Amino acid sequence: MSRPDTDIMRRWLKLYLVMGSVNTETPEQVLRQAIAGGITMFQFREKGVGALTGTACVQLARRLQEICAEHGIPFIVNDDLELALELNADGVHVGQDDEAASVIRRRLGPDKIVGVSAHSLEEARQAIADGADYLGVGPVYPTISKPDAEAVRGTTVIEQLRTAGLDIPVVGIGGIHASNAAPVIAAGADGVAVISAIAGAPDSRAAAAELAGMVTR
Ligand code: FQP
Ligand code: MG
Repeated sequence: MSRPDTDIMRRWLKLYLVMGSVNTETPEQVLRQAIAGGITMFQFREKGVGALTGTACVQLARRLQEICAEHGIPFIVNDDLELALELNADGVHVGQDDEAASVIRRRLGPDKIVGVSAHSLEEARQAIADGADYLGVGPVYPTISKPDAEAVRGTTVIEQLRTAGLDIPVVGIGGIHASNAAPVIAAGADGVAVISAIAGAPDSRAAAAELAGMVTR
């Protein structure tokens, strides 16, 4: 699966599941259910207390990548460029404290997806200049999944980007679930990214399906 045009990127961002073994005891099962419920893209984010490292991390990543491949779901690796290269992942997502997006773009080449976290118009402009295919903008709402998250911004930054005329694909992230997803799309995001709303739900398939219903227009 190679780097898509902007319209396909927007469709893939509709419902983006971000997850690792820290977020659920059954990542493979949650991923399969989430795909059945309608997620459109997946990010392997193996991070936090008790996160797998080394071979165990690579093995889990491979199992999740295989599930994504079976269903035509793009598989993105959070932070870890070397892991993405080793797995031939579809792309990498980096934040402001990670390897520079320009470096990621250079190392991955033109055919892979580069996602960048942006918390302001300035960071968004820099990310675009660095070769980002999409932006993750947030935290929109308070989140329990990322202890070092920046200040909650609501939908303000998403609105600012659109008002400034930036038309790069954008996904909102941070504390989003089915009952608060609509304002994120209304603000100009192409989709929403979630961890807990799906990985922490009693029924991941139902949670994904309900979210999918809120972001598909
Ligand atoms: N947006 C997205 C995406 N994924 C992410 N992982 C982040 C934002 C946050 O580096 P970062 O990225 O600020 O923190 P961390 O590496 O702890 O996740 F939109 F792609 F879903
Ligand atoms: Mg990061």
